[in-house]
Amino acid sequence: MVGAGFAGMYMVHKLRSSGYTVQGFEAGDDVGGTWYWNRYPGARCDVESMEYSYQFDAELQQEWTWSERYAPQPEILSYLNHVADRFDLRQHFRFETRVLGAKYDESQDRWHVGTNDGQETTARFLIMATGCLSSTNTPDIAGLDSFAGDVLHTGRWPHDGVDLADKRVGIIGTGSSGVQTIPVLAEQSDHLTVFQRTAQYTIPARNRRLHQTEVEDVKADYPAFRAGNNAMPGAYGFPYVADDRFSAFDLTAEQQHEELERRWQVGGTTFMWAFSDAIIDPAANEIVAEFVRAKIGEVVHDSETAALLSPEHVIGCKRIVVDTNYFETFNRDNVALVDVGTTPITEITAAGVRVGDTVHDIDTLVFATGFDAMTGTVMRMDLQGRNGQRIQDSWAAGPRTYLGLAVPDFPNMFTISGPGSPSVLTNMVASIEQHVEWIFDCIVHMKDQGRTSIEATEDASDNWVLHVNSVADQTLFPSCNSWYLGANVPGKTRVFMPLLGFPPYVERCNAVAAAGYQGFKLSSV
Ligand code: NA7
Repeated sequence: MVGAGFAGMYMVHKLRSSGYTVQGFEAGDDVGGTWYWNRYPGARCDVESMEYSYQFDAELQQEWTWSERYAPQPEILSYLNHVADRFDLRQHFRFETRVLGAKYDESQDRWHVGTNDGQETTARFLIMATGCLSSTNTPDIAGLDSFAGDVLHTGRWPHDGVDLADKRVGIIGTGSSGVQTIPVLAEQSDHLTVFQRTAQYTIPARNRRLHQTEVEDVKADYPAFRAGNNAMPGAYGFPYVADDRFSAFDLTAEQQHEELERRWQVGGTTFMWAFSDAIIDPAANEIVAEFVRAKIGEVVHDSETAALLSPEHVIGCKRIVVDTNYFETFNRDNVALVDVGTTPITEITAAGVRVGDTVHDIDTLVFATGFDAMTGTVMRMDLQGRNGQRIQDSWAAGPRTYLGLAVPDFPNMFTISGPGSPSVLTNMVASIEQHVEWIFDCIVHMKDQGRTSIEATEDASDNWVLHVNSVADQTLFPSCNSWYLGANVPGKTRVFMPLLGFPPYVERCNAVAAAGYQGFKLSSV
């Protein structure tokens, strides 16, 4: 079992509670996964805290109390530490231990797992709980090694924090991490230069402290709240559901504006649900996009800066971002915006970042340049399946999975929230729990049936990849350079990786299991 984030912790708990032997490996020195690494100032979840937590244990969800609408990173990490203590999970992990690779032995139906401490561990099953956003992406910019100051990445922020007072800070990247940290860095530093390649649509989070009564209301019937969320396309946002959603074109211009304004005031990613066709019909999408551009124009004083901050692409095709004071930050005297979309960064010098003929002097350079998402961590391992098949060859044309859970030629290996599953398009915790429980049931089934190997068939996997893409092709999601498509990493094959729609996916997984693991080959040595 690789990884001690939300997925690995629950998987270990589930297996251990039923008496299975599990060895977990974790590169970090404690639990937390994403929330262990991403400690940059301003890091916060964009799914509401009452939703973004485990639902497998009724007492656990009753005893923990979230303080804010959107939980900040330190609070989520405290929660995961609480869970680790409560279920005594740390004893099942080897921390500061990185899995370098694993090889499948067909004669025994076992994996041989190699770790960076030189040890080898054998196991019947290999479970990848490696997260979707765990391998950081740092662009290969000429001269980076020559930079005289500190270089940081939001996804590997120092645990002791960084003192930026009196520092001229430069930040590259305006995705979710950049948008969250820019307002805080602007406050903490002497001067902040933001290098923006693509402007970002971001929606106010309207974060606030949770009222005791709203927490109590949810806790009074948490199962109903969970069921409501699990029936949503992304397994979140139940309180903001509107089953009266209309096509933009069933509304007058005034009604469209009212609905957008109402959702803008609510804040958060559910803004995109204003119209049923917002992410399907380019004309409906443009109405939403234009509304946000107008908001940017209202907030940002300098018209040139406002224009640069106004995105042109389809809204929502890159993951929508939620913010606190993002656009307002560009009204500050100590913040400068540099467009590196039209004139790219040419090099990094000892003194700073060169864009065209200008070197922007900085003391600390922050990369908020994201991740080699969804496949990066697995692809960086030396994984060899049946007949020595390497994962890098298997996934050369894009990740090939069945249900996002299993890979042909890699028997007895499971990927929790793997590519081809809803994962990043959902509340990750809900998706993770569903995967963990499916994998657990599968392992129990194999034991009961005396089977020692399970493998996704080639046909089932090929059809699954076609299915994932055909669902995405009915929407505007594939229309821009997002990490959903791998477009943020130079040279990465472009293919839409997550599956849209949680409830039909869950139904499909359940049907596959009920039909005796349809699409899988089960065998015994
Ligand atoms: P993202 O969303 O991948 O954002 C990365 C940002 O870095 C984005 O603005 C990129 O611009 C920019 N980038 C990447 N490479 C470069 C280079 N070479 N030059 C300039 N700018 C660059 O990562 P995040 O960490 O913000 O968020 C990831 C997810 O975590 C997020 O969606 C949430 O789910 C949580 P681009 O848009 O590619 O032009």
